[in-house]
Amino acid sequence: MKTYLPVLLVLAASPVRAESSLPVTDHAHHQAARAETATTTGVIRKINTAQGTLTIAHEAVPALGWPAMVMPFRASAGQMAAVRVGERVRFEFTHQGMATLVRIDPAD
Ligand SMILES: [Cu+2]
Repeated sequence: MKTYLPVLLVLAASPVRAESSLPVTDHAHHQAARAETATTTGVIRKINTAQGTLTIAHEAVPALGWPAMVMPFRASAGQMAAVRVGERVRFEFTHQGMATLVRIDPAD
C-alpha cells in the first residue's frame, strides 16, 4: 500500500495542473477547439446565392436531438453551384450558431 500511494497522488494531481494552465478569463480555448459536426441527408428546397444559404428539407439528426425539418444552411458559392433544387444530398455541417455546411454530396 505504501508503494502505491505516491503514484496515486501524482495521478490525482495531474488533471488539476493541466486545468490550471488553461486561460480562464476568456473563451479563446473554446474557439480553438475543433468544431463539432453532424451528418444527415435531405432534399435541396432552395438555393439562395444572394444570402449564401441552401434551404434543405433534412431528415432527423438523432445525435443532436433534431427532428426532420426544413431549414437554411450557410453554404459556399462552390457548394451552392454543385447542387440542384430537388436533389437528394448527404451533408456534414457545424451547428454552433447558424448551421453551416462542411461538405455536401449527392445522396445516391
Ligand atoms: Cu434542422
